[in-house]
Amino acid sequence: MKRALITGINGQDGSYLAELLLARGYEVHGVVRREALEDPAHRLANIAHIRGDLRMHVGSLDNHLSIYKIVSAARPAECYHLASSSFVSYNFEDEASIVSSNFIATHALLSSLLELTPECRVYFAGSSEMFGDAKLSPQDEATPFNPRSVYGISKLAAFHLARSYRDHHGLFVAAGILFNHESPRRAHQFVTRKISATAASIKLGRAHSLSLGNLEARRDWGYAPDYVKAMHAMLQQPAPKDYVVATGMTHSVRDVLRAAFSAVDLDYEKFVTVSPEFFRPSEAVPLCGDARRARRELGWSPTKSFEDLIREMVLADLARLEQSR
Ligand code: GDR
Repeated sequence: MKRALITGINGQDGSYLAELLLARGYEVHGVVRREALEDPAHRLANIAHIRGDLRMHVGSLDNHLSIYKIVSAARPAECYHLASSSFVSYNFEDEASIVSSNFIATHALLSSLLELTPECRVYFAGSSEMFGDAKLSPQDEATPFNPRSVYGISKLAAFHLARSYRDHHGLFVAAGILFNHESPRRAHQFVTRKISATAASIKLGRAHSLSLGNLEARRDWGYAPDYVKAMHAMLQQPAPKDYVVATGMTHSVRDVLRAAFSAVDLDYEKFVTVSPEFFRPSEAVPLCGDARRARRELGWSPTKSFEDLIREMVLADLARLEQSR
């Protein structure tokens, strides 16, 4: 039985990946923080339905000894490094913790894997935020990086570290450069979930307005369960590489609003206000991924349309809210 270790197992991607690996017969180990075990109803909600099938390790990823001990206990054949500070914050107060969880933790994990399980195949979660203020669109694996958020900068630093472990130490490290990917398990601070949850609340009369930033901001939004399939496929290749994973189509925040509110027969214009609090610098060229390498080499392709994705999120929020009446 193949053994896999997932950091960030309780997040959106970690939970879908754990399901996929269990279905393929893996023994699945996950890393969670102690606080998560103390508040499982909230923090482990995404994996509540499979928790009995998982082996959990409690630890803190930015503590080198802690991750070393977890790798030593789990001895994985594949390791998926998904844990990170994933919100693209421009707050000064958040910067140190973003660098710590995105860069220092990646160093602790890679160095522990190299020392203890050098044959382990590793997936590193890179991000389209590494392109940042890109000069060209669409972006592929050869597009120059130009990150502007501390999130993007720390992801890019960790990405270079992962490459150096591959090129100079011979560790099998594949990096996904994933564009935005969403699902009913998306955390609430991200714009699609903020919109889907509020549209559902408004439908039920439990909310009356929604405050957002730039409605014309565009993103390449895909379906998270598709994206974890690409992660797994990357580690089954003969040699490790970097892969862009994206749909190749962009939509605006306004398009998300239209799709979400029409799923519950409402007109978004009656409820939405724009607030400077949620504005971020906008991109000169859109972040839009060219995933031809993933299509060609991994046989990967997205399965769900943008409209179906947003509709699924809204209906899931509606069902959840109706249950909690
Ligand atoms: P992003 O996702 O920053 O692209 O990072 P997010 O959903 O936060 O923003 C998407 C776009 O929507 C605009 N926007 C708003 N965003 C939020 N969160 N809240 C608002 O009210 C709002 N109004 C407009 C944003 O400016 C942006 O243009 C996600 C994360 O998952 C990262 O971890 C990941 O690396 C990248 O996707 C790929």
